[in-house]
Amino acid sequence: MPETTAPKKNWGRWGADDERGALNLIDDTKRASDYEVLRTGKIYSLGLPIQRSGVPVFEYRGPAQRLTLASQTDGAFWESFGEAMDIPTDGAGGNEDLLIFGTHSGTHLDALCHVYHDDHMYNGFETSTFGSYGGAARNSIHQVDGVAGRAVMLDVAAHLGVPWLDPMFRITDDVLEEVREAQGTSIRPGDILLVRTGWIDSFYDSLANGTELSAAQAGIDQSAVDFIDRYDIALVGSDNGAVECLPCDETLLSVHVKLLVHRGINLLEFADLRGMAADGVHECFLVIAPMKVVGGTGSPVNPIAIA
Ligand code: UVW
Repeated sequence: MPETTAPKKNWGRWGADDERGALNLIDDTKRASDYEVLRTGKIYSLGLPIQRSGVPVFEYRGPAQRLTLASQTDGAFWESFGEAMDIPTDGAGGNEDLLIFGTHSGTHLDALCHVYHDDHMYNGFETSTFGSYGGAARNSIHQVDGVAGRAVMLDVAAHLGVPWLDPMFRITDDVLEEVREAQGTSIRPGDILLVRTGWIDSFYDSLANGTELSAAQAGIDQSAVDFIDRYDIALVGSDNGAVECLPCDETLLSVHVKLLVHRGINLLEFADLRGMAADGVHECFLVIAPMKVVGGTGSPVNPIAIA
């Protein structure tokens, strides 16, 4: 149901012109102390592979295409490079490729311009500031620059003793609090929150066994936003496709609206949390480096978690 009272918003919290939202919570002082989370030094790559098949995609986005631009089959081309420099090629050449894929395919970070509500985006910028040629004049993905800081993972699937949650399971504020307490995980203002549903495990299981995967996905519901507010979280990630549960809770993209639009909280989706879960790692130093696509609505990422 749409909100009847004025929704909580971070508009203006970091200035009228701000386009980085809750990432402002991770300042240099916090980042310097966040290194204390390091224990083993082990690295976990949270990015899924980029390939034509065997990876999750929403149908309208289509699979990634890696096309070859130049290779060893283009001998004459490489010869011409040598000729232009008046030197022999001496057997040298190269392989190069080109990537064509949706910026919201695979593991990716949503920019604050990704979703709009009532004609506005985060910080009150009008939806009309997004144009088809230039993309986002406001809240573009390049404004993220880079993210590095302490992240905590709440492993809901492991807590409930299942490899993955039932697709219709809704992760509420109470569930997150229960998992946090059971794990003994402390959360500080400006931390990154990762929520594990086990969806990627179910995806690879259905691929291996040829079983049908439900279109529904477990994820956080609107009440979980209270948890995010209580701990003043800087960014939210999950191993499912949209962070929020699908079908969405009550209204279209309701959690996206509350987090991206109202609070300026970027979302990390399809984060591969299997490695951290297997090692029982619930805290890490997380680095996310989106491509600086000016005007972009999101970027594929390979987040690196260091435990
Ligand atoms: C939508 O949910 C529409 O997109 P994304 O999964 O990139 O947030």
